[in-house]
Amino acid sequence: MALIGGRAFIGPVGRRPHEKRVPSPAAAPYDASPYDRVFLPVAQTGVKPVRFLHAADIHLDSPLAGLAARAGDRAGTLVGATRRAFDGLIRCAIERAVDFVIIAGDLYDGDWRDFATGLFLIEGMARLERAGIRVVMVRGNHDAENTMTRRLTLPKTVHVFESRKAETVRWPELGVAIHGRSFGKQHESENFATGYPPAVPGVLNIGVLHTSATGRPPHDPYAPCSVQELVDRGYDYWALGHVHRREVLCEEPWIVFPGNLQGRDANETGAKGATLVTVEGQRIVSVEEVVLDVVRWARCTVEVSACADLDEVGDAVHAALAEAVTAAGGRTLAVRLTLTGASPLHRRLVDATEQTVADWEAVALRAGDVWLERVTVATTDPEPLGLAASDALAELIRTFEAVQGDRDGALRSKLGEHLEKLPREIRDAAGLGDLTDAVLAEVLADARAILLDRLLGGPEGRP
Ligand SMILES: [Mn+2]
Repeated sequence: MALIGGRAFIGPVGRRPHEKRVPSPAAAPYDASPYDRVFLPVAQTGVKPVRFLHAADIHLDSPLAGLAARAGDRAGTLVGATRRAFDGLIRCAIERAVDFVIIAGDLYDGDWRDFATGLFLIEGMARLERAGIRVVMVRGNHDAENTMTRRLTLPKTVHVFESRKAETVRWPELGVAIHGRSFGKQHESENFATGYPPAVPGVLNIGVLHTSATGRPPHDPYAPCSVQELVDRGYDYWALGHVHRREVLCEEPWIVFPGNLQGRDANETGAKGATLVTVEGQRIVSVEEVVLDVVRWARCTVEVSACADLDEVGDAVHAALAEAVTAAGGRTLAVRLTLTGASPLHRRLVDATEQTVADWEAVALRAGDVWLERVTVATTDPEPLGLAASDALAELIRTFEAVQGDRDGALRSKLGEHLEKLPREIRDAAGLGDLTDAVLAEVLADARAILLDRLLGGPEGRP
């Protein structure tokens, strides 16, 4: 257990081999949402709607930021998450009878380690082919043309846009034209958008682009462009990729980052998935989020100041986790847990034994299929102001309170006396050149904190 800034930092909490774990469901929990039923039958509208799914940043077979090594026997669930989420995308495309699927870059996390990743992809593409569903995709910074050394022949129903310049795919039978350009190399700093072809008249125009748009830290700035530049192309829908958090930049026309399909670490919390678009008569009539992630990342902060003992801390943690499990629709939940608040249990929490950590893991398992990725104890000691008058600590605190105002200037002159003995440069370097009220107040606050910490056996006071 490392101590960071005087706070206990426990974790990662790995599972020990002898421990049983709740098995996770094998199938991806792709949500069959109520949207399934909202489409009007053809006879009623006279127009067969065109439907497509827009996904990006699938990062197939991503090592999930080295989690495998820390996740114990849960590693398989986590590592397989990008595949299961992709499987959900394929099932969703077939069940919702979409006409085509757009993948806006970073389908792969990087060069394949072996052909298994490529074969898995082909298997999914073949299922779409059999269902008569076409696919268009651009390469992003992670799977740029020059980063991929291995190749497999894709079904003819899959079109990968070239990287030298933007090109257009036309499907007159659907009334659709799709424009796109792949990344040739990882670091594409060129503005791709301004070089996209003009909109094709009389059809629905879609632009596919992997871009950081106007900049979305922490995402690297690739193929930057402004929203106005995208709007100026005159398209009806921009299928963007690269930014992992779902974001709708504009609704007229639609400019959408669908977010990634599966969160990869504790910075990618919340629901993840793709965007389902319905078109009627070359007009977009609905844009919906489809949730496809199979492992949900969450950060839970639990305030424990009201807990009288560790059992009550466990109850509070359980309540927070149960809520997160419900919000995640019962998916496997990877949780970064933080305990906060001024608590008389602070020291026991900071010094959490293997027993305590195992207790929390047990609490997590009772709440659902929850993996505690990390537990951070950020509690503090309660202010010991309520101590009995005879208590030495209370005496010390009263002394501090008495000198706080330094009404008679005694503290200032006493401190001044000692400082006089130090060379001017050292006094200045320590910020004690001028004993202003502010400087004195700071010195007192520091002294109080250090003394209390030592006396109460805070982190610095312990061996
Ligand atoms: Mn990217």
